[in-house]
Amino acid sequence: MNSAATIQGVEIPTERFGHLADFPGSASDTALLKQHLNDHGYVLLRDVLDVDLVTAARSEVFGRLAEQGEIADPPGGGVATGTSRRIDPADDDGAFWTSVSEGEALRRLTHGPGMMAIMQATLEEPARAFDLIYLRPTCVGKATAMHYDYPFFAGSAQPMFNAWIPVGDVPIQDGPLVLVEGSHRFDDLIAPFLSIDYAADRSDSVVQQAAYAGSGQSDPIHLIEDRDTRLLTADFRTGDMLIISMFILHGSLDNVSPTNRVRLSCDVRYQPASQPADDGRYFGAIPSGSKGGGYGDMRGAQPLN
Ligand SMILES: O=C(O)CCC(=O)C(=O)O
Repeated sequence: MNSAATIQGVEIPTERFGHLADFPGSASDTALLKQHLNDHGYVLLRDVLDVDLVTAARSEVFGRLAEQGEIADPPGGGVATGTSRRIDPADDDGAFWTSVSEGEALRRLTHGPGMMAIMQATLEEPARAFDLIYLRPTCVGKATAMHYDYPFFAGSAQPMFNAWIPVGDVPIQDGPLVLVEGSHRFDDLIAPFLSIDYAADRSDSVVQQAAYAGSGQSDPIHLIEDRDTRLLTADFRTGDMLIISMFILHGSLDNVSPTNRVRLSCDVRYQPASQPADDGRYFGAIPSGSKGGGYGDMRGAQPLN
């Protein structure tokens, strides 16, 4: 029996598929947030973001893509046309994708007081968002392979959390984030990437190898069967958000939308504001990103055709 959700083209067996648990308390309950993160490695918050703010960010991003011929009218529907007039990001130095990622409405969502209050409660002190954010319009047939986040963001501050924000509804068939239940306790996968001296070498190859090694990126079903666990996800709605630890194995389901809907999400990291924000990959007016080419190097920067 299969769940109808697919990962890397394979349907997930029903007994290996589950739903993320809704957070049972208030998004301002620091003690419960901390306990839930510790127990589960994630917190799924329902209906905590201003729906108008999320909708405005969605219209802004899809409006820019519609101008490039990639999204059909009305842009908020997020339906891909399969064509694009966009300049290759290598030919405009990432300028287009930088301007979309720095859009005013998007930043009001990712760096505004609503997110900051939730992340302050999560961090138990005032939060600082990374300047570099990962906006991901993901077409049918596309997905993110399984990985741990810590190697990418190991820097001067701890703890850090990743907020995965659905920018509009993201039902399961549109390929939302998926995580491996209990993988924040897979010490045999975590210990090797914790033992690396990232201050000595933060090159993309070192970081990628550490983040993806052993993560079952080529065969996630085999990994969860081997470890007798499940893949967890949710039907995300506008206003929801998911906070995940740097130590939970995650990726995405395949986008199999029958209407060719593009999945739009944004992932943003937050750290204590009192700690150094000096990693040039993620902070500053022109963050370089972990690959070195800034926004132009991101997967989200690729035209949608
Ligand atoms: O949204 C996705 O496809 C993957 C997101 C992710 O890997 C992250 O938030 O770290």
